[in-house]
Amino acid sequence: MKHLFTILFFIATVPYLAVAQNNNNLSNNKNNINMKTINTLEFPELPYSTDALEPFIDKQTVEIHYGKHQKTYFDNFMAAVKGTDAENLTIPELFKNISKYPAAVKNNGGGFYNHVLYWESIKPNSGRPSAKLTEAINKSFGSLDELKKQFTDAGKNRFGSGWAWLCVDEKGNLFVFSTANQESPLMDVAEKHGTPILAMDVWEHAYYLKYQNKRVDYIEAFWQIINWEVVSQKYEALVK
Ligand code: MN3
Repeated sequence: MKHLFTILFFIATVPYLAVAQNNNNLSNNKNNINMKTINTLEFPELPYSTDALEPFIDKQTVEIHYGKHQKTYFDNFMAAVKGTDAENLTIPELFKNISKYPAAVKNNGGGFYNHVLYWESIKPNSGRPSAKLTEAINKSFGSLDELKKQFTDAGKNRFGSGWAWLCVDEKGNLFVFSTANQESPLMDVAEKHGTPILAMDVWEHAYYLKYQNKRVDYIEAFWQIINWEVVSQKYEALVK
């Protein structure tokens, strides 16, 4: 009898578990931007309202950053690839050979895609890294505090405009990295290669209205709103 209940419970639960997994699994989601060819891309919705990140990132900054900067990169990227073979590639495929394409493809393709990762990296109520990601952070950095220090330094020490990243290398190890302008660790031109799971924009347009020249204050605020749920999912999808 006890077994019968166990079996019935299992049968009743499986469909719900499957749905939950589909909704959460970014890597297998058919809406996953990494799986789409560039000619099928649409400008994505912001995952929250423009005031959702207050007081850490103000509404006006999000409006301009998303609606003007990222949208312009998207439009220019689409125009730059139109009629070329790049149209039929996915973004990760394109980035792997980005050095073969004109600068406009790199600058606007990176500008568009890096911001997709940026908006996914943050959210109004930050959680904590999953157990599996915590274990990996401890292995690679010793502690979450040490990761924060290295990530902060990467953003702070980037001269001019660029990005700080938490990446996973081909062996599944985590590392912190920074790129200039709109380059990405997915691009062949980067000094080090990996898949980004956390993206922080340190261009002045990301913080100047609220933080002016105080980039470190912006980085501290960014750290308070990291979407650890998504970062953990991305990590776990890459190492499974
Ligand atoms: Mn930006």
